[in-house]
Amino acid sequence: MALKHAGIETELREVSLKDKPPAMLRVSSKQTVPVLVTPDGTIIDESVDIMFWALQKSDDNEWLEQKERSARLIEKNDFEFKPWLDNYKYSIGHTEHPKSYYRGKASKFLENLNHRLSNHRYLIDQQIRVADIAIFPFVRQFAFVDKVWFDEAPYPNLKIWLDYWLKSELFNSVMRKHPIWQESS
Ligand SMILES: N[C@@H](CCC(=O)N[C@@H](CS)C(=O)NCC(=O)O)C(=O)O
Repeated sequence: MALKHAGIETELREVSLKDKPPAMLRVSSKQTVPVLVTPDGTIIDESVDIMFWALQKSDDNEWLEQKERSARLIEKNDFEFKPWLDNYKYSIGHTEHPKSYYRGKASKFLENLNHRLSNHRYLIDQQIRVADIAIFPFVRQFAFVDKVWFDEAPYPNLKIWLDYWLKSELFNSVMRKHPIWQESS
């Protein structure tokens, strides 16, 4: 979304994580997606760094304003919310705690987001900032684990915000399925 928003043309190579192509293994020791190879050959293998790189090139709508505040919230998302989300999402097979336990833990962050959104339209202030697009995909994941539960959860502002992103032209223009890239293609 950040690359598209910044108008940066990219060659997109869809990979199967079960069968990573040698071209990916050659450039990325970390072997996770996404990984971006910039025109000067720099490898960026953290999605948030790709976002910052793209927006530093072009940021007409000032998504990088309030950068420190965005970065702090993204950190909370990545290190506090995301682990609980993963447990909630993949709890089938976890016998340690019921699904509702992980959902309860993850919900603390959602309460924080919902509260923020009662003060302003977006997560940081009245404008879209990088935190909004960094965090939206994870809230989306959470919502769709159990959509019936989420639809009844007491997060009215968060639901409006999520719905805005789900319907956005930007999200829908990048969320397309692509065939797996082949070395020979
Ligand atoms: N913090 C990293 C996480 C990257 C990550 O873990 N990506 C997963 C897919 S969502 C992955 O590539 N896993 C490697 C694998 O499954 O082999 C980022 O945001 O770029």
